[in-house]
Parts: sequence; C-alpha cells; structure tokens
Amino acid sequence: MKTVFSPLHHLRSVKTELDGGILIEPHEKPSRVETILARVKSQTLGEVLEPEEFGLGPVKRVHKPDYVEFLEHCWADWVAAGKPGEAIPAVWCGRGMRARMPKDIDGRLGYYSFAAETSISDGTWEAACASANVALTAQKLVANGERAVFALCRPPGHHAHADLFGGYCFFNNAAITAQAFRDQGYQRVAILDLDFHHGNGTQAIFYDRSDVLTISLHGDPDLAFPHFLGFEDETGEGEGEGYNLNIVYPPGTPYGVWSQGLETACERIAAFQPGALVIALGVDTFEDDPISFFKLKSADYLSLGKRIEQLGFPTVFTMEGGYGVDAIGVNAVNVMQGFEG
Ligand code: SP5
Ligand code: ZN
Repeated sequence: MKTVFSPLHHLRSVKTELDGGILIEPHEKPSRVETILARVKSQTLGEVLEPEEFGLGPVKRVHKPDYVEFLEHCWADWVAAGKPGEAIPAVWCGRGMRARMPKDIDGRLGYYSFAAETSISDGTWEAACASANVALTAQKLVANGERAVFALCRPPGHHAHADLFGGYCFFNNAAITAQAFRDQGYQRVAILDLDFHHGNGTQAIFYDRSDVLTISLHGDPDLAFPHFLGFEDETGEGEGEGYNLNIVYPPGTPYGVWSQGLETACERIAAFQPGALVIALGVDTFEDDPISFFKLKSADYLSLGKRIEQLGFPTVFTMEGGYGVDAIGVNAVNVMQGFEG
C-alpha cells in the first residue's frame, strides 16, 4: 500500500496544550507521525509519496471561507495584538449569548473554536494545508485505481467542523476526501471513524446529507471528549436522517466488544454500497493510550484492517489520533498490513 506523507507537518509545533489547569507539552506532537513513517519504512509497506498541491478549492467545499481566512491570518493577528504566548481561545458564545463574530482576535478565536486544548502558533496554517493535501493526494491515487492508500495526515482532522477548530484539528481531512470523491462523480461515499473520540466535525458537516454516510465508534461522550456531540440518538436530520450512526462504549472496552460495533458499522456500509470508503483512523483506542480508555491490543489492529478490506470498497485511510507514541507506529501500520492480508 502506498503512503502519502508531508515533512511540512513539522511546521505544526506548538509548545502548549491546556490540560488539567496547566500548559503541558502537546499530546499531538510531531514524533507521532515520524514514528508511524519509520514503521511504514521498516515494514516496507510500500512507496512513500509527497503530496501534490491542490490549493484551497477542495478545502472550501467543506469549510466556510471566513473560517479558512481566519485560520490563515490567526497567528499574525494574534502577534499584531501584542500577545506574549501561543493563541489559545478563552471565551465562547455561551447559552443565551449572541453567535456573532467579534472583531477582536480573542473574540474570533472563541467564535471559530469549541475547545481550548488546541493552541495555534506560527506554521499551524501551513501544516494544516499540507495535511489536507496529503489526504487529497491519497484520494486522487484511489480515484485513479489504487485499491487503498494511507494518508499519513498531521495535524488530524475529524474534530474540525465547517467553521470550528478544536481537538487538535483544523481542516477535516476525511470530510475533504469524501467531498472530493463526490465532486468527481462518486454518488455515495462512506466515512467510518475508528478514532477513540467521536468524529464530531465529520458528523456535523454531513448531518443533513444522504450521499455521505457517517459512522463513528467512540468513547461515550458523557465521559470523553468532545462531550457535546456523539450520542447514539444522533441519526441525521432532513435528507440525512438515517445516514449518521454513532456507537459508543464505556471505559475498559476490549476488542471483543468494540469489534461488534465494527461489525454493525460494516454491515451498514455494505448495505449503503458506497463508491469509496474513507477510514478516519485513530489508534488512540490502544490499551496504553495516555488520554483514552479503550483496551485494544496491537494484534487487534491487524483484525480491524482485515475486516475493512473484506468490505471490498476503494479505501482512503486518513490518520487521526493516537498518542502512545511508542506503539502507534506498530498499531497504525498493523491496520494496513491486516488490510493487505
Ligand atoms: C484527533 C484527536 O484524537 N483529538 C483528541 C482531542 C482530545 N483533547 C482533549 C483531551 C483531554 C485529555 N484529558 C486527559 C485525561 C487523561 N486522564
Ligand atoms: Zn482521538
């Protein structure tokens, strides 16, 4: 299987993540994808390609133009305002307040975000653009006949809404990929999100549409980030009713239980018969992940990959979360090797 990877991910190198009332070294750090890339190479998974440049056109098919503009200028605006540290949102439109966009950079940071753990600094914009190009390059390869391609994206994407960043995500790479397939004439596309966290951005982007089926298996939002979306009674709205599926699990969930949800998801996808499948692949479901609470083991990722292959659809894997850096190379590449059999 081919892997698409951009060294520009290094430009996303914030020093802070607000966690537990202090600023820690971010969980979403550059060594994550370097560890995975090293495993891709040591296992000789296949060719590693740099992304093509697609510009902002395909990004704006999913994200609002004013949000894209905000991200491009956020860091410069923050610096121009004389702020001493990294850009961190600290005020939001709470219940009963007005959802209008303020002029001030603190106001706009809150307007365009849903969480404060995701700091912005110099290079975040460039890395987010490169990550989208990684996904779009993988999409193009699959559209041109590859059975499956691994988009080794960083930063990740599945938490990003049409006009919100958060959860370490800025551009929703999986959604951009699915929309690119649609725009190239694929009638139906499915996105299966296997990250530990709910794919809230992906769900929201396609919530009222029946052409893109969205399914997410994740930690119960009552207990896990993003807390305010991802419950099982969210099934889509309007045209999209019946085209969103959430499957939630409690702390301690092992593969034997989680895989029953995978089976349900696969049956739904098989019934939908998409022209292409996008897997939002997080490996923060691993037993030793530092911020999550499932109990998948390294060998389970082989089984998972095999089950996805059995669906038989052209497939793009976009890399999402996974923070236990020692094991994420093995776990992510196990999915690809399980797929290849
Ligand atoms: C892409 C992705 O996986 N994003 C995840 C974002 C999660 N951000 C909030 C993390 C809160 C961590 N709390 C740690 C509790 C550890 N016991
Ligand atoms: Zn995650």
